[in-house]
Amino acid sequence: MPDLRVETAGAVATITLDRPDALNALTVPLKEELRAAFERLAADDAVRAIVLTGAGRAFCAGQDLRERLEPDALPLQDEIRIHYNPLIRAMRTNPKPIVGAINGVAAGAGASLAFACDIRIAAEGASFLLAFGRVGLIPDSGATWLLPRLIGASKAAELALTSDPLSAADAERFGLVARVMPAEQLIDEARALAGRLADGAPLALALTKRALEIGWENDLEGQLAAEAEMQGQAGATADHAEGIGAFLDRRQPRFRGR
Ligand code: T3D
Repeated sequence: MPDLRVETAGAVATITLDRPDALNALTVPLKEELRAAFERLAADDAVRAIVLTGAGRAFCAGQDLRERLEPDALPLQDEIRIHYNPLIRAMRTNPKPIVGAINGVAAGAGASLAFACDIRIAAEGASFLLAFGRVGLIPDSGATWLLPRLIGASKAAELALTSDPLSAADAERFGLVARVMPAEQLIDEARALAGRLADGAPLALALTKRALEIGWENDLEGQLAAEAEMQGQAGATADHAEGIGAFLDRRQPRFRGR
């Protein structure tokens, strides 16, 4: 796995995009490895939360533009259908919470990867850049769906149409990132946050992700019905019984994912 590192400590897996000389720009092999990593971690019961970050000074500069010029490069619509869309699906349907540790610039599809995380925290020097327009393209990899829902239609339109960067501080102001911190604290903070999530009840967290996702599309009646159905599933777990027992015993719960 040359351009991707996956390290696991306890129940937290950290995926690091590792092409720092190209600002972690996405090649076909890197996209395939990244999707496979998310799918593998989704199926691994020992992993309960995931951190996504980049090596070096960038989070990810999006599509590798040099690869785009190679003679065997796929037509854009095929590249997106075959490589980008399955990667975004592997993140959005992943039952494990994904914390984006945005260590530097997140540009183009790199910004889309950041948007597809469940929670983002950022280094002070990080930024988000819908660079697509600068190369005559439209925002893709879910950006036109995710960004308006994360920060509102008006700001999303401004960023998409101007390709102006959004600083980490402004991203925090718009609620796109949960917190901003010095770069040297970022990965430890991200892993600590992921560790807290990993201590949660896995099925409840997976169902919470799902409920939030479908809530963007449902009307209230549809969402009330979905919540009732999902709560039935969560309530049937041993983890729910453990949560009540821990509350009554005044101790921390030990959720086992059952
Ligand atoms: O398949 C498809 O094409 C469809 C999908 C499209 C999705 C997309 O992501 S389209 C958008 C693609 N991304 C971009 O347009 C961003 C391009 N990069 C930049 O605009 C800038 O590099 C940044 C603003 C991200 C950072 O600027 P700066 O000044 O800090 O760094 P730099 O000097 O531009 O880049 C440093 C190195 O990384 C440099 O290599 P070198 O000269 O030192 O050998 C540069 O070429 C390389 N690099 C940066 N971005 C990419 C890249 N190499 C290949 N592809 C990149 N996207």
